[in-house]
Amino acid sequence: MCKKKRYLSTALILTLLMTLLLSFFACGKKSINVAEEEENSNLVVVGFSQPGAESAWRVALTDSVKESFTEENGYKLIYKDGQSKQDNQIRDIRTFIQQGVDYIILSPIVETGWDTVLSEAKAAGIPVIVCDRNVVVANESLYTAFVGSDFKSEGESAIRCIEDLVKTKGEQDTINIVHIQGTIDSSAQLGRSKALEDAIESHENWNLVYQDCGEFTKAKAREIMAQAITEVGAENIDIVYCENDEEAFGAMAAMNEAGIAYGDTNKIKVVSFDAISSALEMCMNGQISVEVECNPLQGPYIYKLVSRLEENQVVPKITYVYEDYYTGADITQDFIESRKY
Ligand code: GYE
Repeated sequence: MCKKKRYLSTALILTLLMTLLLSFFACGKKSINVAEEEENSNLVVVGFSQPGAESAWRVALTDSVKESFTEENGYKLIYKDGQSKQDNQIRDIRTFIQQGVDYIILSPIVETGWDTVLSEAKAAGIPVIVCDRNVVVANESLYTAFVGSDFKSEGESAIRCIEDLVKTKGEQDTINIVHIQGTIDSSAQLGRSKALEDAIESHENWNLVYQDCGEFTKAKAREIMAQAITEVGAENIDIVYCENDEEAFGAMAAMNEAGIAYGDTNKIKVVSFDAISSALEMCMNGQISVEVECNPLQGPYIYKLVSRLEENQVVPKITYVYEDYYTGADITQDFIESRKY
């Protein structure tokens, strides 16, 4: 009896011990979860709305922003791809507002149509950093700052290079230009197109022979160039002004298919924007005659602004990123390899 009693009490002690141990581990786990949650709640939450992923350039921009706003740096980035539709971007921004993010980064597909949603962000007290392309809004206080390119000045760099390319021609020689535009009403299209349109007006012998929108994509530009060749005739084309590298690739594909020569040593010259590595390679090889750089490495610039805002400092309304332009003679293999995009 007594023995049994002792057994019983040993079993009881063992059960007690097990319960204690289990609750210790359970408590331990719980406190780890709380610590994780607390750590997450210390992260600054940033929503990033991109218009799409139409080009290698844009993928480089996405990567640059993701690399800057990491958890190690104290940020949680929520990325949304608008699938090339402004309505999707507006919906994504509204979702960010509902989620109560701390900041919104917006790369707007077109310039107009943002007033309502940006007013909603402002009412919710969420600062908006516009990047890459700009917005045109009735009240500039609807966004905190812009980081991106000066597209008109990019276009003007291209024009100076074209003047150089055709300088051996006489004033009487007509310079016939095919113009493949980017997404209509995007800042990148507006600035680059404006520079060309101004130049056509101010150069009497520059002549626009074909113009259409390539949507910043290779496929669309390829169709447009094929059509231009059919309608205008390759012999009547001197310059193919493509508003990004994807379009230049498409235009060159169409010329390859039609057996038309182009490049530094031929009559038809291709001019392009972005200067992604594969395009710089073609510029070095003489297939593309001018590459105007558009810098997608904007993450560190935006990061700096947001860090300053976190410290309640005033930030500049406009920050233009550094950009250059190149012809084949400026480019070496080492230079291409040193670049991040
Ligand atoms: O040139 C192009 C892209 O907005 C600067 O958009 C950007 C342009 C870039 O998809 O490749």
